[in-house]
Amino acid sequence: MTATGPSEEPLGVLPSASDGEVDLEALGLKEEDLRELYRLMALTRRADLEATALQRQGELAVYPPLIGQEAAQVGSAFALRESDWIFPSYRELGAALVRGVGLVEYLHFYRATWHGGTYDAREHRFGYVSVPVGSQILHAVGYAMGARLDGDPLVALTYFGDGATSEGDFHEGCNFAAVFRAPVIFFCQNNQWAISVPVSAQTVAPIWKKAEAYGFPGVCVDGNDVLAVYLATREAAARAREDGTPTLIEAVTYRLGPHSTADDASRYQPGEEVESWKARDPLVRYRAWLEGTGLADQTFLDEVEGEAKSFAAEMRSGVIGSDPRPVEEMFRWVFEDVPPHLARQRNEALRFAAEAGDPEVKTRRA
Ligand SMILES: Cc1ncc(C[n+]2csc(CCOP(=O)(O)OP(=O)(O)O)c2C)c(N)n1
Ligand SMILES: [Mg+2]
Repeated sequence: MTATGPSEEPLGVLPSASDGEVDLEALGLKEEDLRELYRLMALTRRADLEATALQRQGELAVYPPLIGQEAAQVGSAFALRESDWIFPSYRELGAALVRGVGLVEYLHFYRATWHGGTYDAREHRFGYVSVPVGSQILHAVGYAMGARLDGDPLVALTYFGDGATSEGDFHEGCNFAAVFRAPVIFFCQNNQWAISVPVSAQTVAPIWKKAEAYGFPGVCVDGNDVLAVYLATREAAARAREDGTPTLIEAVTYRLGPHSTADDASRYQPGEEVESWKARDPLVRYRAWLEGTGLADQTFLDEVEGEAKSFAAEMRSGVIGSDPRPVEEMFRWVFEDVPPHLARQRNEALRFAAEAGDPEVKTRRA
């Protein structure tokens, strides 16, 4: 089986901005914003490649690359206000970067230092890495319902994949958001694959059309076009803020890397399919557009390249130099009075760490 190629239908009905179909005035972005979008995408690309390399070198336990999905993540995260919340899955390093989450703290999840990551979710209004497929959708809906009850005009955007649309969590989340008018943006990155399962085996109806059954707008957007993604998300955020109308956005994109570093995608992704999507690389495409419109020159592109290099190098040394957390912490924070069976486990773990020759009694990777 293969994934469906780029949709035959006119993409959501929303035009592709960098192909010249969008009125830049309607977009309302200043020239520096247009360049900033490129900068964020370039930093994301570089950091993502570096994280993949860090896993290959044994510094991370696993990592799910987002290469190919930079426009979908950066364009959508950039369209939100600082006070809005993001509830990510496990593949949203790009959105984390836009939010100013420290990537070393983000990658601690993948280094197995701390579940979810060590960043402060409230400071960045960026939820913790959530691996159970679709679970973060419910977190977003619940948070948005609470905010609405508090009279707080925020919007909650949740990222999930095409595979997650087969989870009950997705359907329950959509229905709750509609009934309770929770200001949520359901942002589906349809990257054509759920590990080795193609989207054609996931759903017969287009994903964005499912919104109709719940009674709110659904749009499909070219997920490799950062401007189109930005516009679709900004409009969805305005609807949500106005009266709690949720929106389902299907961003059509492609996972150019493996599902995770534990996966060999060449066993199931057809080579021609990958090549056809590489030709639509979101970063290359946006760079060409910026150059074509005269908004970016070689000096700017070189500067970004240099910044991306040092940004990734800093991330690398931060990850490699970071200490593990004390073993004892695994047993804190849940119970005020640690129950006997956990106390037994804690003592065993501490003894094990001490016997392993760890003077500070910290976790060590093998
Ligand atoms: C509830 C649950 N079932 C199964 C898994 C194993 N799993 C991890 S990712 C994944 C595929 C998800 O695909 P998709 O939603 O398209 O997101 P993508 O990985 O493509 O970003 C599966 C089945 C899981 N983590 N959680
Ligand atoms: Mg997918």
